[in-house]
Amino acid sequence: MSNFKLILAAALAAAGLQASAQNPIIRDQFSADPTARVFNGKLYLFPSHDIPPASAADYPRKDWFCMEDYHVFSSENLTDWTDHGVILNQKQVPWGNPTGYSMWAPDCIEKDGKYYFFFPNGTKEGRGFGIGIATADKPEGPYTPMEKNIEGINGIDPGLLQASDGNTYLFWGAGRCAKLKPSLTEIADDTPTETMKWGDREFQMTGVNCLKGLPSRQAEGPFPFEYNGNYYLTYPYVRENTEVIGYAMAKNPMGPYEYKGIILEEWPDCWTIHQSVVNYKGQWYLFYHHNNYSPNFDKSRAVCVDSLFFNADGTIRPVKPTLRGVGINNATQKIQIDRYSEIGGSAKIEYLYANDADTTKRFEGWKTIFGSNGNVRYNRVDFGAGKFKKAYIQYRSTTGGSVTITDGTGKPIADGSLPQSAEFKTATIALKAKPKGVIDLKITGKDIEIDWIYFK
Ligand code: FUB
Repeated sequence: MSNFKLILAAALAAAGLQASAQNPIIRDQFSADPTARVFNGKLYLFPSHDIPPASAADYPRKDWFCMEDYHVFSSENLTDWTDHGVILNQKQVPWGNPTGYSMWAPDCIEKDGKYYFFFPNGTKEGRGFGIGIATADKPEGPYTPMEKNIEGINGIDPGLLQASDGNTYLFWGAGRCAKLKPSLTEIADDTPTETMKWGDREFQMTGVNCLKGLPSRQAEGPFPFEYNGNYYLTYPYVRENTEVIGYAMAKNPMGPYEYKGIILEEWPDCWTIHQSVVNYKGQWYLFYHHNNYSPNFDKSRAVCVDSLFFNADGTIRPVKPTLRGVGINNATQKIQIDRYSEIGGSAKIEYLYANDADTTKRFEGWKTIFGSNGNVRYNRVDFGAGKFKKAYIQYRSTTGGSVTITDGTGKPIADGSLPQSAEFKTATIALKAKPKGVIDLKITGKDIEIDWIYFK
């Protein structure tokens, strides 16, 4: 390796480069509430960060969200993700509770070359949530938190709209909205307040309720955006038992908004869902989270992304959540076929390690169990100029089994018998053909379990 390559490799390792063309896209930590933003031609992801409560010695609520800091991630191809590390910890926030573990859903926008990271946090006085701002000269930080949280705002989940009318609007909580002053650090002087009632208690709420009269039971996580002369307000709310992502449209940033339908259906086993919508290189995407790595505890979540499409009238088509995700998989990188595009026959997916109590093992992921005659299709694998000679298959088989790999049209690429092995091991099979460019793969198996495949 040349010196340059060595330095580059070291720099990438330090920044935390992970390849993940599939869902979930963050694979070494729990992540939730993803806000995706495009800055300087790159996609930046500002999620929140779930840590298992057991790892926070001073946190008494073992069944609740436990969130002490934020990371920022970036990608240029939605396959290779760089973790730029922690950008803000609860102990750095002058107005926040240093042991509140309530660094919930954030957002980040750019104005005049400066990055404004908006985040909710429990206040020092312990009276609910405030929303604060940390600023930086670059999207990846370092970020400096401001001394005080935004005056007049109590609540969670800031979502920012930089509207074509030249103003920036802050949405938060259950769909409330206020215009910000040009400094972005204060709400406009003419922001209305509303008198609300909680039982016998009356209190004042700042801003306009943009979801008034719309389906919005237990709504949170408002994420606004503008497209083609329409304003969109996307938000999770409880339709039956857990959250769905719904959306409403308006001709003005602060409404009135008209409810248009559901973008993403609920998960039965994860109460929250939380979203952002972004256009990157001409394609629209929905970022969201699910408890992929933690089926038994839905406060340990993982960020996913899928493509989103509009109808001609500006309404949004429901998004089909996939395991496959949106990235192109380089044939030289492990293809985790359990993140399939399609599955058939007797094939099924299970955790690689069934031990859910051991959180370090969860990130090992999943395996495909083929049974007597199963198959999976895995779309978009890049074979480049087509110089590949061998397939490497990480498998296990208690009896010995077989595998056949074809392209998406059924053209043979490789096949072979795999000897009995009680432990996972890597088998090598010579290719019968040399696929080129980006193609789909179909893998058919008999009496084997496969963790991953790659080509050399
Ligand atoms: O992540 C903590 C909270 O759960 C968020 O702030 C909500 O939107 C929900 O996802």
